[in-house]
Amino acid sequence: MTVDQPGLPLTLPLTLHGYFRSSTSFRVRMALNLKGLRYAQKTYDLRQGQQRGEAYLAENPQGLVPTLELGDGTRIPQSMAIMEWLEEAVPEPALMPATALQRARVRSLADMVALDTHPLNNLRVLNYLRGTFGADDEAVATWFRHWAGLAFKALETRLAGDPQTGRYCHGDEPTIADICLVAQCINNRRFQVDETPYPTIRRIVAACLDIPTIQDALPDRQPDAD
Ligand SMILES: N[C@@H](CCC(=O)N[C@@H](CS)C(=O)NCC(=O)O)C(=O)O
Repeated sequence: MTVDQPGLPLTLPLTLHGYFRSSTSFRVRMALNLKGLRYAQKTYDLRQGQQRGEAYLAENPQGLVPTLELGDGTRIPQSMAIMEWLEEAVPEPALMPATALQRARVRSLADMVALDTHPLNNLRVLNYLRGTFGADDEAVATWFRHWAGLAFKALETRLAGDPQTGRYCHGDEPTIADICLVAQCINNRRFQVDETPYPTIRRIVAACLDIPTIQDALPDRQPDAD
């Protein structure tokens, strides 16, 4: 597999092990695209449990996508760690703001999605609700909407009430906070989460979705989309 990075500080070929519908894979695709990096994709069908198959467990024993494989054999699991590494390896265009305090704000917004929301609504959690507690589709959707709604209510309050919010979550350049927000929002739409109460989030997500490189990272634009 050859993936060249002409003119970029990162010369290693990159392979993203992921899945089109995985919002954490979507985060990494957005970061890679915003940085102008090229990468190959290897897909694992989560609905078929391929993330727990031998081939993927050799990449990442946790059995969760994504994992970014570098051409020298290094593997980085965990979307936030991948994005932080990308930011350090390829600083421009920056996905984090200039000062330590601004970066803390961006990380704290991103963490509201990445640490406090996504893990509760992950496929394995929803499957556990179905398998162990007999939850039907409606009950699972109610669970999803509950946790997504709590997060979005607080995010809306923070974003709407802070002058540091600009066109995007922080100022007028997209950051890792926007990446997490967009991925969660697209996921929410699959569960019909009502977006009406979140006008600031809707505005920011619409602005992000105007960026062609973010559009290219959308789940339905991936080669494995069905
Ligand atoms: N904290 C991890 C979470 C990764 C994760 O949960 N990925 C989901 C897809 S979005 C997954 O692989 N789910 C498979 C499963 O639940 O079995 C990250 O940010 O990369």
